[in-house]
Amino acid sequence: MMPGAMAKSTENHSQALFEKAQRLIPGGVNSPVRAFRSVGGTPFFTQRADGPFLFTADGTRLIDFVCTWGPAIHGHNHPEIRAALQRALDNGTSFGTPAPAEVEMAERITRTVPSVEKVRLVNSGTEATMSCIRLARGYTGRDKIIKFSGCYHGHVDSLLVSAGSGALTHGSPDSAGIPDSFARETVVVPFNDIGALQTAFAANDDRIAGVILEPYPANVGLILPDPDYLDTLRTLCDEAGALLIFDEVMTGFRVAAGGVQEAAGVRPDLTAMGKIIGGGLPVGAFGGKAEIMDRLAPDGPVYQAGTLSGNPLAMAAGNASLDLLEKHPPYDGLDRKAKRLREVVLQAAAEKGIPLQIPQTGSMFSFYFTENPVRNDRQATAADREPFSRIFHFALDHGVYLPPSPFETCFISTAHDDEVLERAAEILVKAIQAL
Ligand code: KE4
Repeated sequence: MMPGAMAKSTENHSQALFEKAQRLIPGGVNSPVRAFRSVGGTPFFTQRADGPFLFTADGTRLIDFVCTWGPAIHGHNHPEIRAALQRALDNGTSFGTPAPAEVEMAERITRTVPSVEKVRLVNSGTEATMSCIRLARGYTGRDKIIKFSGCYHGHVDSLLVSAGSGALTHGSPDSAGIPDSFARETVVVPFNDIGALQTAFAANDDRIAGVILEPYPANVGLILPDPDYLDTLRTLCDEAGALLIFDEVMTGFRVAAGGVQEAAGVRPDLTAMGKIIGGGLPVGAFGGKAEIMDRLAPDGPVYQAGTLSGNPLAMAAGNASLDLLEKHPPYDGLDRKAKRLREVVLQAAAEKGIPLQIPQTGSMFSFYFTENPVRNDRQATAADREPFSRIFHFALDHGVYLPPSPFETCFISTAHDDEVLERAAEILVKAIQAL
């Protein structure tokens, strides 16, 4: 064997890559949740992805329930998205001028999400929610924002207060580096608690610029709103003259074509979007009533900008992704598949007398090891985390990749066919039986 050949191959394995990455990148990762800190162990590195699978640097194939945190609703490396990207690539990677694909994306979003009369494209969900907050403040002339504990809206300074996702996973919901003066403008209330919300409005009378939420919180595991909760929230915002902001970065185009606002029939004033609309490339968007959006530069006084906003490659992949959804709406099929998987795993837990909740809506579901349904982040964080870590590692060892934290949400895609899901269900049942 060529000298060093073996060394070369192990250098490309996850363990060696992670050791090198940790010397060069904080925590060895470019986003904290990827470090597996919540479940322990060494993160695997991915060489490539296709359909419902990730192919790791260690030569293993994994059934992927993370779907790159939401964008891959069509699975990975979809041929129509790849072809669209290849065509766009022939024309260059970035122009820094208006381009036709941005108008196509804006047409697709505004015709699918009626509350969005005008939309501005950005490069991440964080930029989208950050811009919604600034616009709400600029439009109303008010400073305070209400958010919900456990909801995560990206790493926006004023919203990393009692956040979910990585922040919650690392048990430090309030990040270092955020001045008290910023946090003081953010009022945090528990989700699914109308009384607390009414108290927050009353205590801040006419100083609330906006209320931002994930209408289906999915960064603390998945929590569904009580019946009429979103309707009541809409009414309270109207009474207070505050803007209602739906962060649909994750749920947009996923729980329904028009997101939660279509599924629940509640119309927000502003919506943040991302993930699926980029087809796997960096993207975000925010939009809403034209009267509000027209306050943005260059027409209005609220400044917002971005070098790569509306990037032609991201638009090509995103337009192809949305085109697939329009031509072949996957929502009923995804919901049926996820419901079947949920039933099988709950049955296995019941047979072992293990308390388990699996909230599910459409292609999204999560696991809470606790007796009762979870309605807020306090109940979510009180659930037993140890069994989740054990089923995570059992599943990973047997070729199924769940999100590396109980404070995330699982996704399936149209590429997860019955055979793949039956295999995954078998593994998850065995993981439960091994507890
Ligand atoms: P990005 O800035 O990561 O594109 O989007 C932030 C964001 C905003 N709003 C919601 C509802 C989100 O779920 C997110 C990002 N979601 C996490 C997963 N829980 C992304 C994964 C990560 O942080 O690595």
